[in-house]
Order: sequence, then structure tokens, then C-alpha cells
Amino acid sequence: MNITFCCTDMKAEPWLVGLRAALPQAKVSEWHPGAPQADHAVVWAPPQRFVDEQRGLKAMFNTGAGVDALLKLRLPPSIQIVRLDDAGMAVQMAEYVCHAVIRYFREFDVYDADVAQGQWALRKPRVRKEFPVGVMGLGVLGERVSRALRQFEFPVRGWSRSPRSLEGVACYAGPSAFRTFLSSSRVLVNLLPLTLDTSNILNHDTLSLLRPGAYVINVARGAHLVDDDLLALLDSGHLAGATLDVFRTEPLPAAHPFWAHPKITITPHTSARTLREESIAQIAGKILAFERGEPVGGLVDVARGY
Ligand code: NDP
Ligand code: OXD
Repeated sequence: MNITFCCTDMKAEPWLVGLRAALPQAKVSEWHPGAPQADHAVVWAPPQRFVDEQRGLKAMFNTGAGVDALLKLRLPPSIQIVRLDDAGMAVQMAEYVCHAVIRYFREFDVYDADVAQGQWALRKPRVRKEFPVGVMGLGVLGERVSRALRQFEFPVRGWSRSPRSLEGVACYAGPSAFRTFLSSSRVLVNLLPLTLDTSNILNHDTLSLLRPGAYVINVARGAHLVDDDLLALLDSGHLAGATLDVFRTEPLPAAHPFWAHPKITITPHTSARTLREESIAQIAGKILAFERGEPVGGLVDVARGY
């Protein structure tokens, strides 16, 4: 069995070493233009040329959860795409989102500013039941995040495409429930995949429906958010703050207004990192299951877009 590795922005060597150790029966090598045909590929945002040349692939194993970069390519209709399922990302995402929600709820951002001015000032505690958190996307990551937020006793709402049932979470599904979901949320967390249906979903109309003084946490993809609409709603005071981990252009260009905006906290796409060891173990297990003809978790529905 031949496996080719083509991951933009990742050091190949440690992955090749790890994959060879996990799959000793396979020949694992890094892709280069003109490389021999492989049976399976381990990929992150490969170029179109890779797909055009590797016509014999049975499956592509994505080293991330989001497959938007892959689905932008012209792919052969028969190819199977398999995403990473959690592999250590869900707990990281739960940490990141809980940290951001708690920072807003407890006004630690305001205390930081006070302390920087040498001020010892207590603020009136906020009421938790007036701080409902809406989680867009109740998949592998959204579900874990919702459960973590419940641990801190926040009222949690969730929105997905098909109906879901999660203990302690008020679940909404589909476009008809979207307005109700938004208008009941004080904090909006985006954990949707980027698809034709969800691109630009965080815009002036939708964000205006959030409760006044709302916060936005975008940890999914930059193209979900209309940047100027967010800035306008922060500047008008309808939104109180935003925590952004993902951007339309990454790295975020130096001149982008998000860098210096006082109500925006940014991080460099780090909310849930691909962990090499966990990911190699998961991908190797999936390749072996695939070869044995067994069901493989995390198969992407290309028509649906995730
Ligand atoms: P999943 O595919 O497991 O879950 C996606 C969820 O979104 C599902 O609940 C799905 O609904 C819902 N959904 C999809 N389309 C719609 C729609 N049109 N309307 C309403 N709900 C919709 O994805 P993950 O949880 O694993 O990951 C989510 C995203 O997080 C990734 O696609 C990626 O973009 C991003 N990500 C970001 C990282 C970072 O470091 N910033 C790291 C990892 C991922 P249903 O349940 O009905 O299918
Ligand atoms: C992912 C990511 O989709 O890192 O896994 O953004």
C-alpha cells in the first residue's frame, strides 16, 4: 500500500516518521510533482496539481476537521474524503471557548483595563441566566463545547442543520429556527463548517438579532464573518466584544482594523490545533479500516459540503 503526504504549512518529516511507524506495511512518502501514484493520501490544503496527478487515490485523509480547502478543488467523483474526528481538538476548543465566555461574563477584560490604570474597582456580578450562549454547529466540536459550557451552568442553546438532542441544551434546527436561536443568545459561538449555506452567515442582519451587548466568538472560518458588519455593530455598541481565531486572510494582514480594535481579541488560528500523535493514530486506524472494507468514521458528504 502506498501513502502520499501533501500538507501545506506542515513539516513533513515528523509526519512521515509517525505514519511509517503506525503503518509498517505501507510505503509512505512526501508528494512532489510527478510522484508515483498512491492508494491513499494524507492531506491539508493540497494544490489542484496534486489531485490532478494522483488519479488512483481511493481516499484522502484530511489532517484537520474542516474540509473547505479540500472541497474547493476539482475532485474525482469516486474519491472518499475523510476528516479528522476530534483527535484531541474538541477539548482544546472547549478550553478556548469557555475561556472567552468566562472572560466576558466575569468582565476580566474590564478588570485587566482597570488594573492597568492602577484602579481597584469592583463591578456588580453579572447574572448567569441572563448570559445564554448560542453555539452554531453541534457536531464533534460544537457538542463538546456545549457540554463544557453547561459545566459552568451557562444556559446553552445550540443550532444545527438536522434536529439534535443534547442534555441540558436547548436545540434548534434549520433556517426556520435561526432567528429564534439568535435572538435568545447573549454570546454567539460559531462552530459551523464553511459551506455554500454558511458562508457570510455572521452578517449585519444576523448579528443584529443577538441581545444588545452581545459577544461573538468565531472559531470556525473567517469567511463565515462579514468583517465590516462586525466592526459596524461593535462601533454602534450593539455588540460588546468579539473573540476571533480565524480570518478571511491568514495571517491577518498587518493593516486590518481587527488588530487594533479595542473590543476585538484575536488569536492566530490556534483554538484547536491538529495534534500530530493523536492524528497519526487516528488516520492510521482509518486507513486500515478502509483497507479491510470496514466502516470509517468521519466520511465527508461532498454534496453537503462537510
Ligand atoms: P462537524 O461536521 O462535526 O459539525 C458541523 C455542525 O454544523 C453539525 O452540527 C451540522 O449540523 C452543523 N451545520 C452544518 N451546516 C449547517 C447549516 N447550514 N445550518 C445549521 N447547521 C449546520 O464539524 P466539527 O464540529 O468537527 O468542526 C466544525 C468546524 O470548526 C470545522 O468545519 C472547521 O471549520 C472549524 N475548526 C476550526 C478549528 C480552529 O482551530 N479554529 C479547528 C478545527 C475545526 P448537523 O448536525 O445537522 O449535521
Ligand atoms: C481544522 C482547523 O479544520 O485546524 O482542523 O481549522
